Amino acid sequence: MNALVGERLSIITSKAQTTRHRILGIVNGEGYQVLFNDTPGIIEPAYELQESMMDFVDTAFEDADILVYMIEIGEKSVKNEKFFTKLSTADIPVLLLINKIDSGNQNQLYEQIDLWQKQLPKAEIFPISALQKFGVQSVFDRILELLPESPPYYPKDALTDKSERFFVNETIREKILLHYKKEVPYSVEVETESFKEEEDIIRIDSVIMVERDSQKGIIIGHQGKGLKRIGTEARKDLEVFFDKKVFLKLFVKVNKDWRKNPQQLKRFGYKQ
Ligand SMILES: Nc1nc2c(ncn2[C@@H]2O[C@H](COP(=O)(O)OP(=O)(O)OP(=O)(O)O)[C@@H](O)[C@H]2O)c(=O)[nH]1
Ligand SMILES: [Mg+2]
Repeated sequence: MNALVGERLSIITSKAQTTRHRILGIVNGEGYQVLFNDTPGIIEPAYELQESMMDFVDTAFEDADILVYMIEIGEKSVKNEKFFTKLSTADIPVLLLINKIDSGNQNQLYEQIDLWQKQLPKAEIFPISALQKFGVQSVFDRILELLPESPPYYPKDALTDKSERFFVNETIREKILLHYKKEVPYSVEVETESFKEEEDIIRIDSVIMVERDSQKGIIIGHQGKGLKRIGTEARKDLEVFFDKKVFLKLFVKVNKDWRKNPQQLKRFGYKQ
């Protein structure tokens, strides 16, 4: 979605389940407005947070005029039968994007196209590289051709439906995904308590929430170095994102087992 929209709206890391929300990216042009919805990757959910993540996928299915299903080179198996059935029986156009073709070879790609064309006979297949922006324009052009006529849903200058605080939270979470291992990044949620924009600077206070005491120490790190690194890297990215100087203050708190707590999931915007 970032490549299609031309903005870094969704955070990107090599870890699975980086995206937890449904994130809208809007592209406005002469005579059109495209609403791209990035969703969490499709998995078999194992706990409440993951169930909410798959609910976001469900809602995107319901609203979409076109389904864009992205896999990567070498990916052969279906990750969730229920969603795959919905995809294969959808009565709207389906585009299957095979991403990361920069990291595979041609034979591998041809084999994969054959395989997926059999699994999704109605889908149009686009080999792409989101990283190198290869094939992305063709996907965009095809989407424009396929979209039904409709008045715009959002103002012409809108880029997303998410708040500034949301992007702060996500940027901080990205740094945690990048630097911490195993369960730690998955046990983290970020909440921005204060976002104050002044003339020359944005002052932000955010809380990193973990599920257990032991994880708090891990996040903070020896002599606070871990937390400092998260803060510095997130601040730099946010200064680019908001095009303004940022002062970012981080706190770490324990919010026991929040991932399994419906009330907490609601509070963090994972549930209605
Ligand atoms: N080589 C290569 N790597 C890519 C390309 N596109 C994305 N990546 C890498 O793939 C990894 C995953 O990217 P994400 O954007 O987090 O993937 P996602 O599909 O949104 O995954 P989740 O949000 O975790 O469900 C990152 O390390 C990206 O840098 C590509 O075209 N080529
Ligand atoms: Mg993602």
